[in-house]
Amino acid sequence: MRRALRTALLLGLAFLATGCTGEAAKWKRGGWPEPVTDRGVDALNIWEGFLLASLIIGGIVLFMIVYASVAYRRGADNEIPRQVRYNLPIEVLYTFLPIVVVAVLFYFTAVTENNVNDVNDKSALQVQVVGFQWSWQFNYVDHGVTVTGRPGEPPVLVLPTNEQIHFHLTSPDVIHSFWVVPFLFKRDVVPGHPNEFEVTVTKAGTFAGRCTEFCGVHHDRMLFTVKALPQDQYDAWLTKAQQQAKDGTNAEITQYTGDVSGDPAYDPPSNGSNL
Ligand SMILES: [Cu+2]
Repeated sequence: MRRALRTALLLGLAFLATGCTGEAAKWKRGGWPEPVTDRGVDALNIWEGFLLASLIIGGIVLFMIVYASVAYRRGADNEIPRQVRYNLPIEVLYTFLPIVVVAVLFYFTAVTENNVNDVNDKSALQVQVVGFQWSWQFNYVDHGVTVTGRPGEPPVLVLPTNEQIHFHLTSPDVIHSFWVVPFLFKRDVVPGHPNEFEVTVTKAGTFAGRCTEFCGVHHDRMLFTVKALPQDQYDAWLTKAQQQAKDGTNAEITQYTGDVSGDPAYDPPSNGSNL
């Protein structure tokens, strides 16, 4: 028994000692991808905290069940174990403890939600996202550039790193949901109810984007890609995109004409099927 315990302990230590890279780090994150935004770190922290809390509480409950059923099992067929009821201190304890646990979890949830939902940066880059059946449009409203995807031709959302980005989400048809996988965040794109959120991308790279609300027969084609670039490379892309918007050399990029607070001035391309 003691040897088994020691082996388990050594294995656990060896697992922790492998550090926070690769597979081990993924286990430590409870299976989540590595966050690439400031808000993603908040989301990951609360996920890890809740996972740890549930493991500890689950472990304690399981231990008490197994302990009670072994330690207080019936000794002989004709014997009834000692019957105990109305133990006031224990009943107070298991009324009080869950309230404390819920209050602590509620507190961390509220703090994280406030951080993640904060949209007060006036200097943020304004990007309007239009989710439509069945692709995406990205409007760089202050820079006159519109990027439009088509079903089967996923658009690329180019973003600068280390700059706050304010997303405005609108839909002309049904409910979609904007999800960039390693942002660890998704938000619904609702017709008639513009949604918004802010985020700072902290890592350069190419990330998968999805519609994560079943929105019709071609929902699965509502893919997009996020390309996060360092500021100088983003500026170079923007200059080129503005030129392409003017001279029409890129089918995906046009000049932005709409207004971010109004309905998107966009007519979805007809592909012969509509729900
Ligand atoms: Cu959709």
